[in-house]
Amino acid sequence: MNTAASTVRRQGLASFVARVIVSRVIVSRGIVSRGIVARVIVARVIVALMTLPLGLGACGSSGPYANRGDGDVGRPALPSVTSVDADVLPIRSHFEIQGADLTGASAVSIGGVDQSAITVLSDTSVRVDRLAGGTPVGAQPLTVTTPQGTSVPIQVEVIALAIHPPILAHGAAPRLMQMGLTGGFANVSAAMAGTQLGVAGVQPDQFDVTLIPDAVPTDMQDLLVVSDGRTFAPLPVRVIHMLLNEFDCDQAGSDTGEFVEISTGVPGLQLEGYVLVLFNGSDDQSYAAYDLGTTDNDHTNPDGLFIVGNATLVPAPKLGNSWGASSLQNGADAVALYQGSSAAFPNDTPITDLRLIDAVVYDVKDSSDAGLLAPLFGVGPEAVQVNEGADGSSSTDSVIRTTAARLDGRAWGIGIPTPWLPNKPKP
Ligand SMILES: [Ca+2]
Ligand SMILES: [Ca+2]
Ligand SMILES: [Ca+2]
Repeated sequence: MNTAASTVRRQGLASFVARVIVSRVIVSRGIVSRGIVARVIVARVIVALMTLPLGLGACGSSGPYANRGDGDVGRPALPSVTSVDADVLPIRSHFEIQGADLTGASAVSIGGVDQSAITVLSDTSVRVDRLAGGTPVGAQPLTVTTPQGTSVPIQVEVIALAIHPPILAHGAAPRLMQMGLTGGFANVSAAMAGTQLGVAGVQPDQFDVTLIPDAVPTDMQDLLVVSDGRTFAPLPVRVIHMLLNEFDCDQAGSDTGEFVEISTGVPGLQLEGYVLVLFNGSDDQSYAAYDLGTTDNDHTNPDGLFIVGNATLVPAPKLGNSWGASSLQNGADAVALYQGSSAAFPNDTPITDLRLIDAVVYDVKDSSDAGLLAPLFGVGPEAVQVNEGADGSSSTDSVIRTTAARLDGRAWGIGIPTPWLPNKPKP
C-alpha cells in the first residue's frame, strides 16, 4: 500500500477508536443503552472492514461518496443546489448553477421543464447552456438530478425577453420587451462584448437600445442587462454588419435585370424587422418599400446575400421582394436600408436618417442631388453620389461595394452584375 493510502487507513482507525471512546462516555452517563452502542459498534466495524482495504472513500470529504456524517459513511450523497449566477434568467440565456455533489448530473428541471442543454462543469457547478423556450416565466423551482437522486428545489426568476429586430445589424436601435419580470425594468443598463450600449425609453415592460455600434463584433454576442441592480443571465443575440452590396438600375432596352443586393455575411438569415426603401430624386420622397424576411421563404443565401429586384431575375428574388420591369429608377435617386417595416414608408415619405442602416445615392450621368445626399450622409466626405455609367457602359455594368464602410458614398465602384453572388469588379 502506498504512503497516502496508509495514512488514510491510520486516520480511519483513529477516528473509529475515538468514536468508540465517545460512545462509552455517552453510555457511562446513561444517555443510551449498552445494547444500542454495541449494535452501532458492530455496524461500524463492518463498514470499516469494507472500506479500509480500498484505502480511500470512507474518509474523503467531497465527491459522490462523501462522508456526510456518521450515519452516511459510504453512502452516495444527494446533489444539493445553493444558487445560480444571475438574478434573472431570460428564456434562451445561459447561466451556471452552484451546489455540491453535482458530478454526473443528468437533468436540470426549471418550472417543471427539463433543460436538455446542460454541461456539468465540476462537482459544484452545472451550466445551463440555453434556458428552454417552454420554461414558464415567474418564480420557478430549480432542481438538479444525478444518479444519486434529485436536489431540494431552489426558487429562480424566469422571464421572457423579446428583442426586436431579432437580428441586430450595426446601426440598429432594438427594443427589448419582457414578460414576467417582477417589478419591471428600472435603472437599466445594457452591454455587449465589452461595449456599453445606450438605453432610452425605459418603461416597466420595455426599453430601447439607442444604437448597436459598428465596434460590437459580428456573430453571436451575449447581451448583458442589469435592471435595478438585478443581473440578467447573458442572452446570446446575433450581430451582423448589413450593407447594400450591389445594385443595377440600368440595362439595355426595357430594364429587366434591375436589383439591389444586400450582404449580411451570414447564410440562412431571415431579415425580419428591416426594410429596403427607394427614394425619388425629383422630390426626395419614397416611391417604394420592401419588407425583408417577412415569410419563412425569405432567407439569405449560402453567400449571406439577399436580393430585391425584377421578378425575372435568375435566381429570382424571394416572395414579396420583386418588382416589374423598369421599377428601379435610373437616377439621380437613392436606395436605403432601414430598421423598420414598409408600413413606416408609405409612398411619398420624406427621406430620413431615422433608423437608417445603409444607403447609396446614384445616377446614370446625372448631377449630384444634395436633397438626397445630405439627409442620408450629412455634408462630410461620405456624401458622394455614384454613377453607374462611370465606365461608359451602364447598360451592362453594375455598381458594387468595394469597402465595408457603412453609410459612405466613397465605398462604391463599377462591376459586372452578379445578383445572388459575390461581387466581381470590372476588369
Ligand atoms: Ca431602371
Ligand atoms: Ca447596369
Ligand atoms: Ca453581387
